[in-house]
Amino acid sequence: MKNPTRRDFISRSLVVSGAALLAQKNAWAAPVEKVSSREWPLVISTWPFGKAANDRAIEVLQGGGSILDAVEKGINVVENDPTNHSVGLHGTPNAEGVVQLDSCIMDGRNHKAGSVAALERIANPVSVARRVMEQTKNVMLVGAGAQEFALKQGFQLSPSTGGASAKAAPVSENNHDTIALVVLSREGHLAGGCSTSGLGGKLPGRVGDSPIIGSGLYVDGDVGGAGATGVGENVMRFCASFMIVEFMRQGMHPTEACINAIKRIQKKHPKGTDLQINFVALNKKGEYGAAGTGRGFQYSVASGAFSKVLQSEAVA
Ligand code: SD4
Repeated sequence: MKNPTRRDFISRSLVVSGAALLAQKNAWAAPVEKVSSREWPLVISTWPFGKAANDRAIEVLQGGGSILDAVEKGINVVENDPTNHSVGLHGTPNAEGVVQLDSCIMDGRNHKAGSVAALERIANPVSVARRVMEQTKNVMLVGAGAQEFALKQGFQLSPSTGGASAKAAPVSENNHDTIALVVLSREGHLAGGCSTSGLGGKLPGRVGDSPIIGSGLYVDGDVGGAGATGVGENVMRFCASFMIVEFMRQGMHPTEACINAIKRIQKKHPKGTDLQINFVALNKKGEYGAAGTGRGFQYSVASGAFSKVLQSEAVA
């Protein structure tokens, strides 16, 4: 990067859709806040609880840790937070009262990825996903096999969590949330990860978008990264994070890319059913943004110089 020591510099410009945007078939017509930062490293993640993860990721990088360490240790903070009921073993159980965790990690430097799904009784699924990426020739392990792999790798089996309280709850914005986090290092490298207990009351064995590369998370080291939170079924049918990265590759700002992915999904979504999907995105230039359905959602961004929670664009 040109000026890594520069103080907090955030350029915010309201860019009213002009001829170039209008020419795009799916372009969003409203003004879009285009946010960027020259203060690298940069970390973006979903929800206000992502702030603590971002701060940890920055701390890891500043302490000389690798970009993957930053992703993993950042997400671990949320996985280990007993007050968080949508990520980690304190998450909401499935319809049979069992907490099943989904997670992935992706390294933009070499396009490697690892993921685990429906993993039980292991506290840090993103750490297991990283081991899958680094220690096997595979990308994804699920269920009992994922747990067995974790134990062989030295992870501890935690006591069962969840219990009998779980009921198949109707999906609402209160019974699901995921941390998806993307890091841009000072050197311009990209990596990201995702971790969740998934939709509360989900069918046993149900896997959401979060561990699916290209759906809940996607990172291309040449372009940028994107991550999702929301109802996974509405993300994974569209490979939404992949779509957002491809939009960025075509030149869209991350915010526009998130908005355009939602607009695309909205077109094919059955009428009369609630669409709850939210995305964060960060590109190689340090531009970042987010968008969500309904009123939008809150997301977190941090660099060495700032750490804050922002409101995303809303795509009604
Ligand atoms: C899932 N996408 O399992 C996750 C849940 C989530 O906000 O992110 N909710 O479908």
